Amino acid sequence: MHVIDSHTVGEPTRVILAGGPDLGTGPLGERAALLARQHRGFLEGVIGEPRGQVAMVCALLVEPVDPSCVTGVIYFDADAVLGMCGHGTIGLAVTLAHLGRIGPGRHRIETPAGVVTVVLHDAHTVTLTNIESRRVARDVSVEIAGYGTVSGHVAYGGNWFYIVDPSPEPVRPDNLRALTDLGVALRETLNAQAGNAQAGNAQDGNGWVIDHVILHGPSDRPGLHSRNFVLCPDGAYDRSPCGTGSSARLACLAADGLLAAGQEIVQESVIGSPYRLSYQWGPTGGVIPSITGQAFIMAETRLVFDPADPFVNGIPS
Ligand code: PYC
Repeated sequence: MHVIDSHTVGEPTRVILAGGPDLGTGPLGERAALLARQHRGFLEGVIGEPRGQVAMVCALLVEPVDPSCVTGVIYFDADAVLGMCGHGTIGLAVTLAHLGRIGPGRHRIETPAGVVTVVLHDAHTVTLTNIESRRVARDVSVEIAGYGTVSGHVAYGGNWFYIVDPSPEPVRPDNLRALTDLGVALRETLNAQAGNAQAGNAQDGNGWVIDHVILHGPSDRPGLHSRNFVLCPDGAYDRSPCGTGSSARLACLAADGLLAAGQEIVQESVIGSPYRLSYQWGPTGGVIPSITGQAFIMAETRLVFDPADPFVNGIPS
């Protein structure tokens, strides 16, 4: 299996160029659901230990339905198949450029959440224009032991986010354990709370089950908007400011009148890595986010799956 590994401002992406399971030619949402349902061994073998690494997201290249797209892609982390992935799309664009498949300029990419566009500025710098993103619930409160009432917004940016600002835990790189525990408690409580976990297919933007939690705190660098901590489905934290999470955040800032269309802000991740963010209003009342970040190729390799290997499908978690 031919893969290329990159990182986008610190967050790793593994692009699978060939050798994935046959998922047919249906809509990407259906192919993503099939991958999640029937190919657990493949997912765990590629991304889990000992082949994968913590926080990695894989990008499985597939034929697009829309012929104007340079490729279709289905993203997954160690726990879930994702509707979209912002850092993964920036990493994918840089990977396609490294392979000579795209040059500078604008390109369309099909994902289960919809078609997104990338503008490749140079070998490392990409602006992603994401699908229309929106806030779906304001000031949703949950009781968390040790914290009392925590309030946040539910928003969609290609994945489902619960966004807390300000975070009751300091958003600092020396506080990752407490931030992770709080994020997990918030996600579990919200999804268990009667009436909050809505039935429906989360990937089409209808109905929600929280898969990511974002905690915001102040940045100590001048000119930056804020620092975020993003908990991903697999329990790892995003080393980047999270592209789909930044999209959901932009939707909340826009809905509250806290950021004007076209105005640019810089969002940093908990490790201090930046994205430049802005939005335009979308056709159905949400926002069309723009996310600019940088990715770097780290490895180009072939994964070997030896049937005699007791951990051929990864180490069970
Ligand atoms: O950048 O959208 C993102 C993302 C999702 C999970 C990890 N990164």
